[in-house]
Parts: sequence; structure tokens; C-alpha cells
Amino acid sequence: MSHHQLPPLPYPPNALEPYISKETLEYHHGKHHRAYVEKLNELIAGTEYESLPLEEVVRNAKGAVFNNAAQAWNHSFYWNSLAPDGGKLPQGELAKAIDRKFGAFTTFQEKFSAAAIGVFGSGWAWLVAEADGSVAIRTTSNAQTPLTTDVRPLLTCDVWEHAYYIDHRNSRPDYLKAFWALANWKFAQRNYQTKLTHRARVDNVANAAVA
Ligand code: MN3
Repeated sequence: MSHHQLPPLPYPPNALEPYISKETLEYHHGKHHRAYVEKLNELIAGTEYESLPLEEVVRNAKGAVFNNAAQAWNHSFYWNSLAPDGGKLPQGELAKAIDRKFGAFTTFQEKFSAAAIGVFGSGWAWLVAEADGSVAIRTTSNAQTPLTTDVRPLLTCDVWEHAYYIDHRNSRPDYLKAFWALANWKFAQRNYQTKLTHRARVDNVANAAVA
């Protein structure tokens, strides 16, 4: 039984232009993300993971099952981390938490960009919330995800080359500029203010994906 499905993009494929092209989204969502979901379904058929929700597979699996499950989850989170009307400033409690930690939004932005650009090879850059409500920047390699840790992901930037090669070739710094023009602070703010368990928060993400 294959039950994991590729969630639709939360916007039309040309909606992030000129920062991220329709062609990039068609490949990144329609081919890369789809391949992780399809491979996952293939790998879990007939195993203990077959009937588990995606986030439980991510938390419990190892090896290829983990890699494909985590990439499926991370990509859904990434699509929601971007928005056609994004790129403005964070508001409310999240804005205050960023200022408390980094002093100013621009300082946070510089540090996040440096962390993202500094990821060696493939991976992800994340804005996360600690249990005490403070925020932090984390990076992960390959499919690794904060979902398996105690911090809550708020926003992510995919720094695998497939995320930017069509639009920016090998220039990850140029892609980071595009990321800032699209960063979905409403999504990050919603994740920050959701004082719920991981499980409930992840349901939130799924709802946001189809809204
Ligand atoms: Mn990707």
C-alpha cells in the first residue's frame, strides 16, 4: 500500500518568479520531491513503517527510509517557507525573539545567509525555536532535519544545488537573495506561536500545504 502522496505546491509554479522560476519549481517539486515520496512508498511497502504517519517514519527510521522520508517532510516544509507575497519583515513575538537573540533582523539575516552558504555539499538551513522560546539558526546535512531533535523548525532554506542551479547556476549567495525575497514570515510566525506538541504542529504544516 503506498499512502504517502506528493502534496501540491501551495502556489502556482510561476508564483515565485522572478526569484525562483517555474522551471525550477517544476523540477524541484515535480521531479525531486516526487521521487522522494515515490521511493519512500517503495521502501516501506510491507515493513513496520508502512502504516506510520510521515513524521513518525522520520523520527524512527534509519538509512534509505529515513533519507527519503525526511526529504519528503523537509520539502513540504520548504514550500511553505516561501510565499509569493513573502520577503517582508517578521512580526509580533517572532520578531521580538529574533531581536532578542540577534540584536537586529539584519544581523540575523547575515548570520543565516552565512550559515546557509557555509553548508558543505547538500543540506538545509533552519530558523528554529528552542523549548524556552528563544530562536536559533541550525544547519543540517543531506536529509537531516530538526524534526528528530528537541527544537521546533520555523523556517527553512533548501541549499541542495537542485534548489538553485537552473536559476543561479553555482551561486548559492544569489539564491539566498532570492530566498529573502520570498521568506514566508507568516508561516514562521505561526510555527513559533503554536505551543503544541510536534505532532500537532506537523498537522498544522500539512494544513498549510493544502490551504
Ligand atoms: Mn530540494
